[in-house]
Amino acid sequence: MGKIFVDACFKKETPYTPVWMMRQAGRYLPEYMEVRKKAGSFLNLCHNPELAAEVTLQPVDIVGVDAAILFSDILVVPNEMGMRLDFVKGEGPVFENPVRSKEELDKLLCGSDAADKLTYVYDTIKIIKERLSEDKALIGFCGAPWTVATYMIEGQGSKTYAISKKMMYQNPELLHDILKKVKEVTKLYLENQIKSGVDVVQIFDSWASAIEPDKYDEFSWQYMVEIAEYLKEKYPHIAVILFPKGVAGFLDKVYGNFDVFGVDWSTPIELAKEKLGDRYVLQGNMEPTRLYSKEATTEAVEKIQSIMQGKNHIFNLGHGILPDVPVDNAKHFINECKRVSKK
Ligand code: 1CP
Repeated sequence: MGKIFVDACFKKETPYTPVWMMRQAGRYLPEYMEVRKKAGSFLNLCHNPELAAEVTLQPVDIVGVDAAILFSDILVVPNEMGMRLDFVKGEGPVFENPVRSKEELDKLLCGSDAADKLTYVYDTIKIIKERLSEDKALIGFCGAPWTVATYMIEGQGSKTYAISKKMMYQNPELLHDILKKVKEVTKLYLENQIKSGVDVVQIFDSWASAIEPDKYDEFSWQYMVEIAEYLKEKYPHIAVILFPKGVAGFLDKVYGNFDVFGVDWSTPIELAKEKLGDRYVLQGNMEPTRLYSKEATTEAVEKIQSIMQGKNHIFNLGHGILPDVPVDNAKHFINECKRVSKK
């Protein structure tokens, strides 16, 4: 039996439309919270291949998704480039010394010097592959250079991205230097994930909507496409998913050699279908807070199915699941996706 998730990425016939959820390995699961407590801190959990593999596999067993997503974080990349990282309770990720000058950037490791330090991620993948059922896929991932760079420049999560965007307009050369350096590490990081055993990779551009549509290609999309094209050339059998959040205004300009376009919840899936449905498999895009209501979930799943019927599609949320969603509602979403799309 093949992996239906991978088949769907490559536009092959599948018995139903496969489904997984962004942030599925995480805080809404009591089983995750138990392992998280054992690990001590979030970064300890990322650094412990045995425990990271365990939480990666939990949603496959508990909610019945068709693919597992590696448990890690997009920020382990700048961390291993040499930036000290803490996850502060209630505040999220914090970098002690943000990068705001060429001198600060030059101090960071580049290329394989950084990518080869992420051994705990590669070891996690190897353990998962030994335990994951043959018919399920493993998704590796990274952040888009732009999204990762916003944390490196701001030093933490941001609502306005003011420092990164000031750099975009006042000193675009420096921002490009940062993006290029992150891109070079990221390419090799995903290549190492592939060599360790992932079946699919997804690039998360969670903060894509912070960039105006006219500037999106220059400061983000071209870097994602370059990473995708590097991988597709060397590993054509590995599916590549790009997920830029909130870019309805950019759909006309989408280009590049990749397999799946992740549609976020703020972009109407009928619009994505019209603009991109002939060229790419579409993934998405239920509004994640619908998970608080089973009725609202069923309504959205049926609507998405009716729009995407006859097109290449993968069910997913239009962004990450929130920590207080009842597990039973998450199961309901997965079951409904399978029910409505059974052939
Ligand atoms: O204590 C905890 O458990 C911390 C919460 C948490 C978790 C569960 C963080 C901190 N990261 C993660 C895991 C994670 N992060 C995964 C694997 C789990 C899965 O998807 O099943 C993935 C794919 C990510 C990727 C990630 N990290 C993104 C891109 C995806 C997205 O949802 O947009 C981003 C933006 C981050 C940064 C990050 N890491 C953690 C937090 C709280 C944040 C966001 C902070 C902010 O809003 O700025």
